[in-house]
Amino acid sequence: MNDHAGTVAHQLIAAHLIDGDMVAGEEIALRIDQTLTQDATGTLVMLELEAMQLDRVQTELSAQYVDHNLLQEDFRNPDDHRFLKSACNRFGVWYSRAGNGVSHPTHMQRFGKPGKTLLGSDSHSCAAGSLGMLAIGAGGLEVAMAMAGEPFYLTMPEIWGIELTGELPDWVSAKDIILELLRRHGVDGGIGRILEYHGPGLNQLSAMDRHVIANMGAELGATTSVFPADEQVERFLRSEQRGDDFTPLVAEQDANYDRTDCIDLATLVPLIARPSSPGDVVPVSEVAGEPIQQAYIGSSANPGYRDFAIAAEIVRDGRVHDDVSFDINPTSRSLLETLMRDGYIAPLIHAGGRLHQAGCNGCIGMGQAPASESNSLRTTPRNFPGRSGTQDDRVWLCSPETAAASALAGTITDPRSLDRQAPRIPEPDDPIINAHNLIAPLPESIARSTDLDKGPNIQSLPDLAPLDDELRLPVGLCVGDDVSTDEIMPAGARVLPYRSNIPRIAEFVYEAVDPDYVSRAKKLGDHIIVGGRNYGQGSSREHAALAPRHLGLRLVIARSFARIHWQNLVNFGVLPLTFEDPGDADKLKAGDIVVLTALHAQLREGGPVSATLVGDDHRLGLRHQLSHRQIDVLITGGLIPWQRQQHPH
Ligand code: MIC
Repeated sequence: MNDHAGTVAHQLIAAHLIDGDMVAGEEIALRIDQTLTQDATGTLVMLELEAMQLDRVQTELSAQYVDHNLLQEDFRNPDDHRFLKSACNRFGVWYSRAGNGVSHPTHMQRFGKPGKTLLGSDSHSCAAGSLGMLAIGAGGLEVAMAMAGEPFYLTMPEIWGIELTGELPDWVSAKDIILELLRRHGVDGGIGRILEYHGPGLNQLSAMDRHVIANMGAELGATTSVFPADEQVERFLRSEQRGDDFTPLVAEQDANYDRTDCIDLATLVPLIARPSSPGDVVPVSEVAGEPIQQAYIGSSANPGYRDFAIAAEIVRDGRVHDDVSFDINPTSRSLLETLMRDGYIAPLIHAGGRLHQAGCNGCIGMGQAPASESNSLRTTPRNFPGRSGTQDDRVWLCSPETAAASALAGTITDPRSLDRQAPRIPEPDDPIINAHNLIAPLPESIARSTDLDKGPNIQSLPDLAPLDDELRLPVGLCVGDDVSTDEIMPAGARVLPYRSNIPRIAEFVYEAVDPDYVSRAKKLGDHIIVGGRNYGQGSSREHAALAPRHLGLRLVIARSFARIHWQNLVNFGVLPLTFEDPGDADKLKAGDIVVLTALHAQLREGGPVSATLVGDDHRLGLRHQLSHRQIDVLITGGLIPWQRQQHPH
């Protein structure tokens, strides 16, 4: 009997369990109903489907969004868009055209369904937990497997009940709730856990408010976040003219959680995450008065109608400060039309807002980079160093209320200090629904004869060698705690166009951390990276595993790993090990040689893995948390060769 039986998360997992026991820490296999891919990760997914010789996706629904690589400086990004469209035609996938909208809210509006599982090649896919779905971010290869009808393997998480009580005060909104959790628990507080929200405070949170909270569960490192499918979800689906897709899903009366936390919403104040970690959260009032150069509205972390409408109300009849760039990033074309209809775009523009196309845009450094060493206030989910496209950036994360109030003042401003009544704006009951830019899959008979349209920048996946039984490897790089995938494999307008070209994108690995890493790795060949706690936090980009693997990375030894990156390393044949004694991390330096013998047997035995440091008597005690399946995957050289071995043609 599980402690958490009866929770929403338990019910969702139980209904999709193909293999394994629902015991925290054990590997389970789940059936995936829906998949989501976006362009920056989707090109590899489609190449992987090609490598797997897939005929047609086996999911109930798969959708591909073009929302990240929207700047078209040359042929590369538009070639990727065209390739993706051809791949959607070929494999039977919905295609959301460039500029149609950010994947997560768009998926929620058009396709999200309570009770279903969703696997997405974007770490913020967990946002769909707002609808009572089990929605998980994963590396592209995992998503490709799910599209092919394979189960998704996952370490069974603990279920963490977060009870919400009380009423949100004026000027405090959903973003402040998730920032409060990040303040309490930090960027690794959610690792190995599903956050399930419950309690009377839920009633006042619309489905889109819940999206804000579920989305940034990724910043806590959580496996996912789950909300019940209740009246708010029903109201949302009805407003999207999809009332028939509603099925209630709530926790049973006597449901227990593995651990609990409680937030009295009435006690919250406007919060802000300081540069450059989503976990470094303080009250806005503590940092008020700092001059800013940018205020940024939009992204999957604040995608709702009310997020833009509130900002419009705040700046209405006002004027953005002379030193501030006020960047408005609508989440979707439908939202933009609805905001225009209801008169909320004009005040934003009139006050000085710069209106950009619907998409992820500056959130991932695709334009809108801030000026050097200046403060940028954003409603986006992440502020890892350099992610904005500016090396010495100072990005802060906050609510639209705080961003808009600060845009007027030119300094960080607590919205409660505005001399006016707080606007309260609900999500609309009748949003404009524009499905013109969502292209349905072709019938199978036509799809089969469709060719993939690959431009010259699109390269097939490199072949990867199996993992040897004996390794003698030099340490190529040592890094500290909380290294994000933005630091391992930078994004931004310069690098993103190479997402479908692994040899080329590999030239940028660890660029800002150690500009010599790439040339050193090339000289060393096979090598090790040593990391600290929460290694690889942040995005799902498998390029952060595959590109260093292409440069010869075979082993990462860290104090601990972020979930998705850990899985991505395994999928591309890089062995992730942790230190038995975390202090050992400080003993290793670049150039040291580490030897592992009888490695396959050591891994299979499941106990400590022993290694030696050449020229030193010190025995390194290492550990792994790999399942037998993952060990086989690693030994075979990664998930693609393993899959081929399982299903020989
Ligand atoms: C992000 O927010 O970091 C991204 C860009 O959406 C990534 C995906 C990517 O790197 O393409 C994510 O969150 O997984």
